Amino acid sequence: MPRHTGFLKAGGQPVAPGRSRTLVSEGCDVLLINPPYPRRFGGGIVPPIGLCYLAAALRRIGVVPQILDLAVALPEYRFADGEKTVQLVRTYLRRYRRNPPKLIGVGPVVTATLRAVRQIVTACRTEVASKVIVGGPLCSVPGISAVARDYLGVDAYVAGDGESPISEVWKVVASSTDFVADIPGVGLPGGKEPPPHRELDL
Ligand code: B12
Repeated sequence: MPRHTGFLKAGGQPVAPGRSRTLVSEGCDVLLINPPYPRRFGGGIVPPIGLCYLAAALRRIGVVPQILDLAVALPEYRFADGEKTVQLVRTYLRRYRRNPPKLIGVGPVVTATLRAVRQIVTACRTEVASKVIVGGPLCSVPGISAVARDYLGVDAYVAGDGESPISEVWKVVASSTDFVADIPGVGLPGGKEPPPHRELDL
């Protein structure tokens, strides 16, 4: 098993060190970004299972996903490392300039990743015109709609399980420039907060 470099192929298989440039030049439809977080004492870094689930769901409908794992890229992350986070995302996205992903998903949003998620979203906005959505446990908490609008500045958020919602969001993004979302589990910034989506077939 190659060492986990921070770049995961869809399904979670790590990309061997030195091969990430090759993978990046291939581009992707949907880029999923795992935010860095300050590890608890004795805590570890493991592949982002939730994002791997999303990648698998997207692959099922013929979409090419890619995961950028910033928790691995910044294993000793502290809240003061915001600038490093921003630079990593901007450097990564610059390689996509000619063929940017249509959709970027950032998360999981938990209290400990909220600030990094904001920095990542800002970095994405600077480099590409892709739609940016977030998801994860904190997106089911009341008040997230205002946070999504006033703090994160995203196009939408997903409350609850993300597999079907992100697949439906992809279909909208791929087929039109309007970002309407009458999709279960998907909330628009400043709009009504949806009940968390639950996948029935897991
Ligand atoms: C296993 C686990 C871990 C593992 C593995 C996490 C991983 N990399 O996958 C480890 C030990 C590494 C870990 C670390 C941390 N964890 Co943790 N973890 C869990 C636990 C027990 C299960 C998470 C899980 O694997 N769920 C299964 C997967 C499939 O679901 P999921 O990750 O939630 O993803 C789904 C949806 O949330 C959504 N989704 C997630 N991300 C995104 C992104 C987008 C764009 C979209 C559209 C959807 C989406 O779609 C996914 C598929 O349905 C939860 C508690 C729980 N029951 O949820 C706590 C929990 C999420 N962790 C928590 C915390 C605090 C942390 C740490 C900050 C701790 C630390 N300081 O080290 C870090 C943060 C890491 C991170 N980036 O999330 C808290 C968050 C609480 C909060 N206040 O927000 C929880 C809720 C536990 C708790 N009650 O305290 N964690």
